[in-house]
Amino acid sequence: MQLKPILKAYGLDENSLQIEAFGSGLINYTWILTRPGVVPIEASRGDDKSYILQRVNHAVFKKPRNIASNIRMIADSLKKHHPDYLFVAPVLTIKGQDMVYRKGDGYFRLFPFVSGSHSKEVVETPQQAFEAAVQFGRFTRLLSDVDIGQVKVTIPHFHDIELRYKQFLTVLKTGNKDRIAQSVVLIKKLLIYNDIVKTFHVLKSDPAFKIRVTHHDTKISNVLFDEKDRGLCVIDLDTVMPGFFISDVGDMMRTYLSPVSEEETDFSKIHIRTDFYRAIVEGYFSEMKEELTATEKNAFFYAGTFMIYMQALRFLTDYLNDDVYYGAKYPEHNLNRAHNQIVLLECLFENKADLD
Ligand code: GN1
Ligand code: MG
Repeated sequence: MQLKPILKAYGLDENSLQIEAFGSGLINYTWILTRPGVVPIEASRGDDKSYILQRVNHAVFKKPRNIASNIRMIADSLKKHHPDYLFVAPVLTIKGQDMVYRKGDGYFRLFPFVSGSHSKEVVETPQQAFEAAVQFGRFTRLLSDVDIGQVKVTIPHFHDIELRYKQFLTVLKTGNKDRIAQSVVLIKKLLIYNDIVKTFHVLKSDPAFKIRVTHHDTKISNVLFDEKDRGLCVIDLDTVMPGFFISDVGDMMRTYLSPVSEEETDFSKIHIRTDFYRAIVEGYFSEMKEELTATEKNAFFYAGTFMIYMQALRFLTDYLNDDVYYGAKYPEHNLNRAHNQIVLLECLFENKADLD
């Protein structure tokens, strides 16, 4: 992929930058651009400035202009009502556009690297989980006066677990036969837990279950921390769209509770860190307790089961679909990821009495 013309649109010269792959996202490509010899965390404004360049996955985000529209609306609202919030807006091109389109390669965006900030790949302490939950709760709260009807849907039915379940049932008929035969034990487990889908059906039609500006990808690497490990703000706003709080709280549970990630294949290492669970609830509550209804407050534990189960469905569906969505670094990759998530779900259920 030729980055030179993309950088040129921003007035940047490829030859004076060090360009490296960045982060561990599965969907978009991300690079960090630094001046040779400059440590990004120390990069200041001016010439030393570092950047994050991202290519939006066009197959997943079919209308990247919707992302840009949401980001613009969020930026405007925060600037107007909460000017102190650190909002990382995309850098504009020389021509004033917030994205660059290149035939064949798709859409690119550039962000400033926030000097003095860092992100994390793993949640190591309950305090970090608390800080992240505060940030995601704050983000939704600060945007509570945005007209939700104006917020665009960037991926239709993204966290619609009923659709994800239907897609799973379909792939059991249409998918790769050998892989289906190989996955029977996991398939049976997912069928057993389908009460989680039924509960969603009930909740979503309850007016006390509110639709708000929701991030939908609350993994720890989407929070910027300062040098003292205090949360600064949230980033990666591609999946910000109207949604339910269980998506954000649930994805924090899915990705912070266990000391190992969805990539771990030694499933004996998966367990629930109950102090991290409490930290997520407290952190989110500290921002959102006035906003959440009683019905929602009762759905915290459910949130974790909802997101973990949906991710297991998505990974196994993709495995049976020959990895068309997530891709795979080795043949059983998505099978293992699904297995990992099912073990995590079972661990969470084992702790229900203690947590709910
Ligand atoms: C994808 O690309 P990344 O890693 O930020 C996916 C999430 C999944 C996650 C699982 C647009 O996110 O929904 O939870 O993988 N994003 C999209 O690792 O499908
Ligand atoms: Mg993401």
